[in-house]
Amino acid sequence: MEKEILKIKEEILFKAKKIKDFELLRDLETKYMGRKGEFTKVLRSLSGLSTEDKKKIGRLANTAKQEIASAFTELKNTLTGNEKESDFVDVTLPGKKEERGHKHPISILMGDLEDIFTSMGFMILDGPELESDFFNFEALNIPKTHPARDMQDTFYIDKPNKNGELDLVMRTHTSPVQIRAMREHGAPLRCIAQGRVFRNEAIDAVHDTTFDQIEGFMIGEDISLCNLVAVLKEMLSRVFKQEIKVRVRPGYFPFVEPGIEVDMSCTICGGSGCPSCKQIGWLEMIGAGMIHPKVLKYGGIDSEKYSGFAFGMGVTRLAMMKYGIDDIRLFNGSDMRFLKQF
Ligand code: FA5
Repeated sequence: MEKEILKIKEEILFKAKKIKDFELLRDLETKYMGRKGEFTKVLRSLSGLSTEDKKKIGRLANTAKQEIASAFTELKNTLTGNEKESDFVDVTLPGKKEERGHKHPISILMGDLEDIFTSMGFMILDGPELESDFFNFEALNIPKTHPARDMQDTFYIDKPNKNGELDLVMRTHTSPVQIRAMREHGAPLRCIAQGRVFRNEAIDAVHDTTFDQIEGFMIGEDISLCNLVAVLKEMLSRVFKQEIKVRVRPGYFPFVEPGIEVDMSCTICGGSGCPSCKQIGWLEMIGAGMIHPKVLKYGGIDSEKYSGFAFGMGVTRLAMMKYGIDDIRLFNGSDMRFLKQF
């Protein structure tokens, strides 16, 4: 019986596929599958079987019947040029709403910063993330043997140059753009450069290995620390749309003299102390100072005539303070629940 069912199924499918005329196909269907059709007869004869055989062979017969039915539907559709139901497009249905992406919070903040600085006459520059040892360290007055190299441990690219030295690094800060800009544009100069920087760093709530910085520098005659503090205060009050408490303390960076660190009152805890500000109520936000004469020299600028300030701010930390985010890891974590809030 099983063989008979399979044989008749193959016979029907074989004949059906050869037919190129709709009416003939319908005739074939009636011949086999109609009330008195040959396949229907075989199905009817199952009633005489034992219960166990009925179960087993019945299942096979049903599958065969379904296969034949869908083959007939498909062939009929092909012959009449009808589309399959799944291909049918109902143009009257309302369209599917496409989910649109939006800018990352860091990009939003960077856009705001660009607006603020361009309104103060700063031009926007860019620099490579893969930097030479020369621009990242050497020209910023950090010679190879200088202990200041330890302040910014980085990722060296494992491809030695002709002298066997590893001279390509993932930039540890945006400061190399200072030298590139001085060499290209000379003085006077007023620029910002934003972008990603990389450090071999122990990660915690305020330290990441990949984060964003903005570099700002102004070179001209008679530029002083007063200009620097005024620009920074203006920038912070425009980012936060309110007066922001900052404190300035001495800081050491080999590429400035004197050097300062600018801390901001922690907006997460309001200054009372929390893990984001390491319980001190202040968060280190900006490194800055007057550009070292040696750096001006590396940039090809006459340090007798010109002076300048420079600062480097952690944009990721600024975003933490602006949006009240207590963990820096969220920015690079790709968690949609976080990102969709902006
Ligand atoms: C520098 O990177 C200097 N290039 C800044 C500078 C520029 C000084 C020009 C003088 C003149 P520092 O390592 O302190 O300095 O980093 C600057 C800012 O980047 C910090 O104040 C902080 O806001 C942010 N930052 C530093 N390390 C991290 C980190 N691991 N994760 C997130 N933000 C960081």
